[in-house]
Amino acid sequence: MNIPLCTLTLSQHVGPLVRAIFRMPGASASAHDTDAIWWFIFWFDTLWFVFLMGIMIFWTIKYRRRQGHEAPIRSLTHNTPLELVWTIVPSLFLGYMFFKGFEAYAGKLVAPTDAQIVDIVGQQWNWSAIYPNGGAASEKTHVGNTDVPVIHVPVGRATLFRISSNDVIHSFWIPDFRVKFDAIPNHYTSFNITPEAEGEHWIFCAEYCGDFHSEMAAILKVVSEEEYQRILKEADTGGITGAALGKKIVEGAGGCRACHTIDGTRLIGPTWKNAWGYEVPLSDGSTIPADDPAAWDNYIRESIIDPGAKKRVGFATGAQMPSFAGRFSDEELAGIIAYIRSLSDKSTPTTPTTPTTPPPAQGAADTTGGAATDTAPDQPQADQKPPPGSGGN
Ligand code: HEC
Ligand SMILES: [Cu+2]
Repeated sequence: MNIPLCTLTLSQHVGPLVRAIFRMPGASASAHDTDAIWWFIFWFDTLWFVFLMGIMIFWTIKYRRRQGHEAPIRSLTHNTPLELVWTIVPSLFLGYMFFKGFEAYAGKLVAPTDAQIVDIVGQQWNWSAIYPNGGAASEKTHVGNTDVPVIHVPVGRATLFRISSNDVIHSFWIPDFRVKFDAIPNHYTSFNITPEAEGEHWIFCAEYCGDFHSEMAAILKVVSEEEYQRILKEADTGGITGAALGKKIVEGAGGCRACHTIDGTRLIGPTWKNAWGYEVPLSDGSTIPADDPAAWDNYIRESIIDPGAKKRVGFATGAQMPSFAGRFSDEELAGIIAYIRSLSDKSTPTTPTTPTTPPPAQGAADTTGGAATDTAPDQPQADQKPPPGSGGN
């Protein structure tokens, strides 16, 4: 597939100032928020610059030294009302800028709970993506003198990018959505987007990462829901991935079940039944917050690689979990996370064919004993193909 470069990002008609600065208007609601506060600050600064420089030049000329005009012996030292005004009024404007900026930022960081998760991994020097059903994004397109991956997302619903790196620090940047986040080894970062329209957008690496940093690009292609489901089906290799892969590791080679159960009983380690998504008190007084997917995913990943890093109250002493650092690939770690997630009634599977239907209310899921687990507590979803778009990968 070959995308003519001019159709990327310049496809919409935009004014010259917007084009010079942003190339195109933002492609999501939170991008519009960012643009709005950006333009507010831009015009606010411009007006004040012109005004201040104007009166400065005017007074410099008006009060220049002239023959026959004596300079006053003393000048005014202060004027309280004036000083109050020039402190309070600008502070109000600064406060407005802060809150508007923060609001736009929070919109990008805090994903809707039914956001589908796409894993993004940076490595020198390309991006790879894994769709919610575990299939890898394999389409490429030729740009400049290199092939870059094409990552598909559906229009009109939220996609959370769970970002990490295989080597050095990269930064996953989608300029048209006005958002970027560092990709860090052994740690997840994330942001979410809800594209407003179908189209193609550049993805770049925004953290210098070596010789071919500037070629570390990709294309984000926003497509219709039907098209997206087709892409997912193609990407699904039929091999075992996601929660099914996690289940296999946990029960097999990983040996995790010696210490962790999935039915609520406690062995040496905590049970995973209804663990994910619930608050965990830690021995240093802090907590893993409830209902924070990124915090939980990081906690699981960290616990596997460096089990001593966060000690759970009630488990801190005695038998410690061995470190599994270096044992699992990123895909396997994502699988274990998806599996532990699927064991919790806090994971909210959504049906891919009707993305506009809200997920079942949390209360309803609770009374049925967990929507994710009520069919067969021992084989939660793991043997089925997990629905694309499910929070449980
Ligand atoms: C020898 C026993 C043992 C084995 C084997 C073991 N763990 Fe653990 N695990 C523990 C203990 C004990 C804790 C609690 C330790 C703490 O919080 O300091 C724990 C905590 C965890 C946590 C933190 C989240 C939670 O459940 O509270 C995760 C995730 C985890 N283990 C994953 C795994 C995985 C995956 C495997 C297999 C690859 C595994 N463990 C194998 C003993 C074990
Ligand atoms: Cu990079």
